Amino acid sequence: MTEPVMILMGSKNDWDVLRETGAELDRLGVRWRAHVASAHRSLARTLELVSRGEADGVRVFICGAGMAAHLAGVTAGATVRPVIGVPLPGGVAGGLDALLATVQMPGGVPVATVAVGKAGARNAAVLAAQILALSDPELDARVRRARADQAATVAAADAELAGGGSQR
Ligand code: RP5
Repeated sequence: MTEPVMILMGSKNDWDVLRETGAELDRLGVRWRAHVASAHRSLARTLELVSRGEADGVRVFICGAGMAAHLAGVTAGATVRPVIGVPLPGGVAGGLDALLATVQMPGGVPVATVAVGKAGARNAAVLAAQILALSDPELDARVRRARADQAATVAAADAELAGGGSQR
């Protein structure tokens, strides 16, 4: 069976951020594959990857791009599977340019857009896992455990700070 998540990025230079997506999917036990596929520099191949991926069983697409970030929108136009967009920093407005290019889709063709940069790349993985967990009870359990572990980490940090004795 094909990987349920396909990660697309506009440039190999985007991998520095998008590797967070792969790492989080690995932590949650979700299989994925990644491709460099530009909406501008290689449009025909991008459309081919998306339609072949959908036919092969990809269930969620995660698209990261910077600057005139049209990759997620183009992907959303080529599939009815959920598309998550990760805006990347590096453009003239530090990622705000990519955020607007990714999020401002016309009605009827949604892109679920997450935060700019590494937090967004990680959240794209979590959101994809949450979507897949709707029909996968074992993954649902892993997502819930990860959320509980995260809360425990915050509680442990709080306990460490409170125990430091330096509070006024
Ligand atoms: C976008 O343009 C890519 O997603 C990348 O973030 C940005 C710059 O691409 P490179 O010139 O670094 O390849 O298409």
